[in-house]
Formats: sequence, structure tokens, C-alpha cells
Amino acid sequence: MSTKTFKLNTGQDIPATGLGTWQSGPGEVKNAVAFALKNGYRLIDGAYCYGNEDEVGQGIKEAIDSGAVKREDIFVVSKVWATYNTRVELGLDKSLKSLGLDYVDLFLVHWPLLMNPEGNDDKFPKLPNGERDIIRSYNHVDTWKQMEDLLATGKTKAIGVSNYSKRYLEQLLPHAKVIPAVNQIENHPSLPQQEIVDLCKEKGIHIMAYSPLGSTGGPVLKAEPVLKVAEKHGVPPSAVVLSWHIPRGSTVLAKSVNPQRIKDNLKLIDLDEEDVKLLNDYAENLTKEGKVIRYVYPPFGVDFGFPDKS
Ligand code: 1BO
Repeated sequence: MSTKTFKLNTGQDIPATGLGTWQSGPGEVKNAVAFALKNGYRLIDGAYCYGNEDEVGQGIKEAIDSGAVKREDIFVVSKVWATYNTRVELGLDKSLKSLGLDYVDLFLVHWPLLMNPEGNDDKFPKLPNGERDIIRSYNHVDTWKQMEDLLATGKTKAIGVSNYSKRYLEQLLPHAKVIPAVNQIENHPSLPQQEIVDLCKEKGIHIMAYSPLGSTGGPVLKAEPVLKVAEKHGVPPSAVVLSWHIPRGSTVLAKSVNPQRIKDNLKLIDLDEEDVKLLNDYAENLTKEGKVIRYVYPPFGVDFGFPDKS
């Protein structure tokens, strides 16, 4: 079981592994969160737009009430949804209310775009041409200034971003009084996003990797180098793909509501130099050949500055 932690630029320790809750359905996620916390997880990653923060909060409460964990020993992440990017404290308040917590450990800007602040996903007003009135133009740096102000409220211990490309970070950083503690991005050997990872490392921004296994049964789990390393260590390919993040210095978020998989996803292995080279070469070649695989498409066709056109 991995109990490894990394240090954020705030001085906080962040666990190397965490439970993702995106796409965890109602009626499942409460039990998954409670089970994970009772079985060694110390990081729970959530977001307003996942639509399940109330259940995530119930799972956290169950684990705390059972005596398995204390609030101060766990690391809870939430993210402001794009409809609240001009009023991030309101977004945070909504998440805290759903979670039943008075602070989170880390609050992230989920996507650098502004959606109609009047609306939420299913009830956007329609324009006369019948299209949904969704996207607003705005300056994402202004959202970051509001995020910085949140630190004084005590409602979050740290602030960061998610889905920020190199271009967006380069726009943000010259104006940031507080350097983001984290950039949470889709990351796996089939989508190494190395230029973002390198820039973040240089600036002291910790990477959290979401969708680290790609999609269910996705090609990354069948890639030859992954299978080779898995065979060498006698572990399933998923353990290799999850473990790849640790020598990179990143936190890896694995999503599951299945108790056995939740336990298995915590069993990381120590990859040696040869393993890391094999996996990195695979990642680098895919990048060079323009064959990286992005599973999470940036919403609404907005150009987020990722080099692979998705
Ligand atoms: C649209 C959600 C991506 C992962 O947080």
C-alpha cells in the first residue's frame, strides 16, 4: 500500500495516490469514498460538476464517524465549475455545503473557460437561433485573482488549476501573486503532456494525474512496454501504469467504485530505471509521432492550447 506523499509549494503534504470520483454514480460513490478512506486512501478528489459532492461528503463523514480517519489526516480536493469562474467563493461555498465540510485542502479552477453564470448545464437559455447560450468571453487571470483571495477565508488551504496547458500557464504566471500549488491534468503514458509537466516542475507546481488508466480497456493497458514491465514484476498492467507517475513526482488519481479495484489501485510498485526508460520512450515516441491519446475532450470545442488537437 502506498503511503508516499509529495510536498506542495504551500508546505502541505499531498498523498501520492488518491481516489477519483468523476463519473462515480449516485448510490455508489458514498460507499466508495468511505471504503477507500477505511482502506488506506487519504486523498479524495472531487468537483462541483461531478454532481456527487453530497455523496462524497457522506462517505467522508462515514469514515470519520467510524474512527478510521480524522478530518485533519485526509486531503480533500474540489474544483470550481465554469459557471462560477467569475464568483469563485460562491462556487466554493456550494461545494463545501454539499461536502458538509468547512474547508477543503485544495480548490482548483476546473477549466479555464467561463460558462453562462446564470445557467447550469441543463438549463441554459436558448439563443434565438436555437443554440445554447453557454460560453462567455472572459479573462482567466481574473478568476485566479479571486482564487488568491480565497486563501484569506480559510475555506481552502491551497489553490490550483486544472486542465491548464503551457499556453494558459504562461498567460497566468506573470500575474500570479500565488503560484498555483497544483495543475491537475489528464496524464498517462499515452498522453504524457511532457511540456506541461516540465513547465510545472520548473515553477514548483505539482501535477495531479486524472484518468491515469485512460478509458476502460484502453490501449495504454495493452501497450507492449506496459505488458513487459507488468510481466517482469508479476503485477497487472494497471499497477504499472499507475506507478509510472511516482518517479515523475506526480500524484495519481484512480477512479473506481469497486472495492477490490479500489484496494488494488493503491498497490503501486517501485519501477526501476530500466522500467521508467521503457515507459518514457513509449510516451516520447507517441508524442513525436503525434499519436497521443486524449480521452477527456476539452468542452465545447474551446481551444485550450493543448498541442494535440482534440
Ligand atoms: C470534465 C471533467 C474532467 C475531469 O475533471
